[in-house]
Amino acid sequence: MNEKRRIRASKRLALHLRHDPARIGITLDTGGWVGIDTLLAALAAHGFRLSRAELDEVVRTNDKRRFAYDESGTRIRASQGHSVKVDLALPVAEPPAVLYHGTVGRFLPAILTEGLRPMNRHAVHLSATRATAAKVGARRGAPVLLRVDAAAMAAAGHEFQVSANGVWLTAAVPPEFLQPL
Ligand code: HQG
Repeated sequence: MNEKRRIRASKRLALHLRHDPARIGITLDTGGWVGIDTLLAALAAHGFRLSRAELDEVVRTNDKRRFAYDESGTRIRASQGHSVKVDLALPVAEPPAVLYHGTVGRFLPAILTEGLRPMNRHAVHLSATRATAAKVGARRGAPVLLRVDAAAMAAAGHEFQVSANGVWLTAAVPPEFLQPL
């Protein structure tokens, strides 16, 4: 499978496993899972033929490990980033003292006034490293980084979860815990 096809497959999977399962006539269970056979049949029925071996390759080689199989290897889900209602049932985790968020300058005034909000997703996405946050921000333009005082947030009772692919999730970040870098 070449890089171009892998990326195309990853984008299709992200679309249906995070945002729009109905478009190919599948439903996700409460945990966000769908049967692998069901998914592949639905993709094929909607013009995207992907073999199980190719799916394995996409899951295994994905740069951000966006998708995960369940323990039995019969179901798949997106590890984070959903806009459809799912409960990933991730345990509450102790965050590192500092986390980072990458955004762009045009959002800064609102963010510094009202804090980080999940917008269309379930949770605010935070990164453990500046490099990752810079990549997240760069999707929208020249990246601007914010430092999140996760230790102070945790002390104040805010809960964090970490996804299977290492993205830190929290419901919202009030502005007092943010510092532009
Ligand atoms: C901004 C990608 C105005 C926020 C990435 C961001 C990540 C506000 C945008 C994952 C705001 C939301 C998530 C406020 C937040 N006012 N703007 N109060 N609060 N924002 O895409 O964090 O490649 O939902 O800064 O790598 O950019 O898809 O979140 O710019 O891990 O796997 O509103 O998506 O992963 O955008 O990215 P998003 P995000 P994948």
